[in-house]
Amino acid sequence: MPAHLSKKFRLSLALASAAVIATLVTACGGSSSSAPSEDNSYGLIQPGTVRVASVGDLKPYAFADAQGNFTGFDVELFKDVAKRAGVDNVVFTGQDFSAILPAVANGQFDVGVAAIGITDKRKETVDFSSGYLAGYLTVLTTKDSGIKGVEDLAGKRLGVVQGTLQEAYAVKNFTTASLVRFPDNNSAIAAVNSGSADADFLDYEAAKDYTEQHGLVSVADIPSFDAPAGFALAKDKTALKEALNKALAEAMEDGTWKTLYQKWFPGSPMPEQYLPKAEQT
Ligand code: SNW
Repeated sequence: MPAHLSKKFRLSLALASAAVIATLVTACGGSSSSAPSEDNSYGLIQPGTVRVASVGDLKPYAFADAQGNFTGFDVELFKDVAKRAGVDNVVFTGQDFSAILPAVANGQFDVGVAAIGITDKRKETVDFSSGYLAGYLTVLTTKDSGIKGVEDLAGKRLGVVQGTLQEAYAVKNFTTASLVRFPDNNSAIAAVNSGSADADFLDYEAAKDYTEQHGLVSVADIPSFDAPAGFALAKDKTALKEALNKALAEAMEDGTWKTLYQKWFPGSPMPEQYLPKAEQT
């Protein structure tokens, strides 16, 4: 900028170019924040609001805090992604896990968010976004249960939450254990603490949290990388799915995913596939 131009003139030039840029960005569709809620091209139950079925007791993935507000890794990631897709208003409702996919499939909710692993079986009834988290299924027990690994589960009462991958895995692989099905994680953990179940089979990070809270011990981690968690949607919500996928990719590429991972899963090994491309080896 030539030195002789007045301060005032320079300021107005700067403002004018900012305005031009803003107009260009809007015209090029760089911001999709108003259109979808106005024309409801996402097919939301209530235009401008995304209604999410979740669970209230899967800390640190998805849980209700002391004030009853939903939070956790999956919840914060979903809110970020929904906002990028142009929907600021996200309403979470807690369900039993087994109720989430049926409710999403029949249109009672727009999306299901609760560390829901993507499997072919589940794809028979619902559609999924791209995967955003892949980890382990963990067996948790008390210090004095005598269970040191999966080989000790024979004849033991193993708790699982109904409808989870843990239930399906246990039915197939822990055939000598006697399965006890629970509607939610809190009741499964309460059963372990009271002795009415010998162990509980749940998601790795939730198990980690309960180990610290109740002095329980983790005795086995089973990889579930072939079923990464995704956001579940009804099969006819293609526009919403595409917008969420685009937003998810952006949240991974700009480091938002990584920041949330470090916030909610401190100390856990960092998977590479969701990091910005420059940080992948
Ligand atoms: O398959 C894993 C995935 O790799 C990641 O570790 C997050 O959890 C999973 O999606 C498995 N989650 C269970 C499921 O999908 C339980 C979810 C729950 O209890 N809400 O059935």
